[in-house]
This record gives sequence, C-alpha cells and structure tokens, in this order.
Amino acid sequence: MRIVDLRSDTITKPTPSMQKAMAQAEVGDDVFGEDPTVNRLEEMAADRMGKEAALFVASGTMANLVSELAHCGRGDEMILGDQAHIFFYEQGGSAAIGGIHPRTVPNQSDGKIALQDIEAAIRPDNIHFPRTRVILLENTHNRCNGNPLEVEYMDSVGKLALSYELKVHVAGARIFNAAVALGVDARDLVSKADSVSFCLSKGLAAPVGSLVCSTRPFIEKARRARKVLGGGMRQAGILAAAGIIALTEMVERLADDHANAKRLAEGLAGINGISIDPKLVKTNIVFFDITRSDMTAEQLAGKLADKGLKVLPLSPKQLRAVTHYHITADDIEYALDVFVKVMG
Ligand code: TLP
Repeated sequence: MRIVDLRSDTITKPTPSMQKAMAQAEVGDDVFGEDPTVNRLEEMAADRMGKEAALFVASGTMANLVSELAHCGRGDEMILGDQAHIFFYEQGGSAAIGGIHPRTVPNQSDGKIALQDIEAAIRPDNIHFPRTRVILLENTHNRCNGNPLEVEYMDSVGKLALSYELKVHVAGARIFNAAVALGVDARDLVSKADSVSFCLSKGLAAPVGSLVCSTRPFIEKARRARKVLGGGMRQAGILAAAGIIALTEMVERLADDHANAKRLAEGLAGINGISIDPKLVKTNIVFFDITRSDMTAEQLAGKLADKGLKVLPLSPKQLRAVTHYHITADDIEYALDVFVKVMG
C-alpha cells in the first residue's frame, strides 16, 4: 500500500548524503570538547544565527530547557504564549526541573503575543512577586498554523525586553521555515534575541539534534545544564555530521514543503466537511477542522490511515498535516484523493 505520512516533519529519515557523512565522520569525546565534527556544526550554527557560540543538544525540548535554565534561576518567571510548544508539549520541564514559573499570556491567532500583553505581564520589583527574566517567542509557531513571525515583530519584542532589562529566547525549532517563507535571513529574525534554539531533525531531515545559539558565556551555562540533564554525548560527531548536511543542503528546499502544504490546504478547502482557510498556511504545517462532519478527528485519522494516509488528530475535531522532505507534489494529489474518498 502507498503510504503518505503527514503526521510530522519529525518522521524524516536521513538523506543519502547524510548517511555518507555520518559513516565518514571524524569524531572525538565531545564532553572534552574534542569532537571536531560537533565543533564544526556548532560554529556553523552560531554563524547561521549571527551569534557568538552554539551548543549541540539531543532534542528541541532539551534545547529549550537548557536555554531556560541558563536564563533563569529557581523561582524566576518566564513570559510565554499560552499556545507555546514549551507550555503545551514539553512536560512543564521548566517548572518541574528548573523551578521556573511560566507566566502565560494569550497567543494571537498568528502566534504573536501582543506587546501590551507582554508589558502587562512584566513584574515590578515587589517582595510578593517572582522576578521576570525572559520572554519566549516561538517561530514558526507550531500551534498557530506554523505561522512565521516577521522581523519587525521579533525586533519589537527585543526592544521591549531591553527597556525592562529582560532577555528574549526564540524557540525556533522551525526558524529556517520562517526565514524561507518570509524571504529573510534567519540572522535577522533573531538579531535582537539573546538566545535561539533550532532543530535539525524536523524539516531539515537530520536524524537527531538541535542547537542553542547565543553568547559564549551563555553557551557555557547551557553546556553545564546539558550535562546535568544527561545530555553530554561523547562521539556525537556521527550525529553532527548529518546536521552539517542539514544546514548546507536542506534549507533552501523548505520552499517545496511550503508549496506542497499550500496546495494541500487549497485542496482540503474544497472538500465536503473540512474547514480550513488556505491563506493561513504559510509554511509546512496545515491545521484543519471537521466540525461540519459527524466523525471525530480520531475516527477520520483511522479511516485515512486504513488507506495509507497518516495525519495527526489533535483535538476532537481538529487535525494536523505536515509536509516534509519525503512528500512530493504527487503525494499531495494522492492524499487529496484519499480525503475525497473518505469524506464522501
Ligand atoms: N514538535 C512535535 C510534537 O512535539 C508536537 C511536532 O510533531 O511538531 N519546539 C517545537 C515548535 C516543536 O514543534 C517541537 C516538536 C519541539 C520544540 C520539540 O522537539 P523535540 O521533539 O526534538 O524535543
């Protein structure tokens, strides 16, 4: 049976050139700082984000957590959107492990947080309050249609943070999707941010890994946090080698994923029982809902899966499809045919 797997861009497998690079990677003990391939990836990542230094970590969750731990002490507060991946899907690790108090403010439908809402959440110095330390932005914003947040907005939050002596962390798991969709350099999206995390193992198709980029002293703090979390990997150059290919060969092609997602959204909009506004789809994430159908999201996902099409049910009436390296334009047409058959 033909399988079209749109559950996530995390399901991608390493490309042939990644496999070759991994097999030939020069390695050393990275806890001693002696893995040349990890060191090269970290230098490359720092440069791609316009930052001084970078740290290779196991996952997006770890990248965000070590960044939060480097920004905040126990009892400090971080401001983030109520739809943030960090808030929804990272097990509350900031609180559970870091003792960091999450202060959520509403995300707008485009993933931004209104400046006045951020400002209203900043704590004055008062013995009753935790201390606000950092503002977290997510770009692209996963739960807000994968929307890319523009340079002007990112800069305006940076400026606000600076005026209150706060820091900004960009949870940029898909920052290159944002850069490609907006036609800007990723550096410009994070130039006012103090730290940024991004993932190699989503749209860029590497098997494992994320990076944190910031100043050298911040990265040294993050390195200590990574070690206590058990993330000090040894001959990690085998993984970093794939990451180098991800950065050098896999960024530009994200435009294809965006075009495929757009086509999928436009097709879905014409199908009975499905509600979606294709205008909202600007990167590789497609949310749609089936409030006009009798089926639940789980039931629909089950029926589609019986025909080889995999999508992710996210709530009783909402589903998500994500395009990636293994999905072709023809797969999208095939997927739409399956949707038509199943929705009747
Ligand atoms: N997101 C996954 C699921 O957790 C939902 C997905 O399929 O989209 N930040 C963002 C914005 C993410 O989307 C994800 C993964 C992460 C962080 C966490 O990355 P990992 O899974 O590497 O810890």
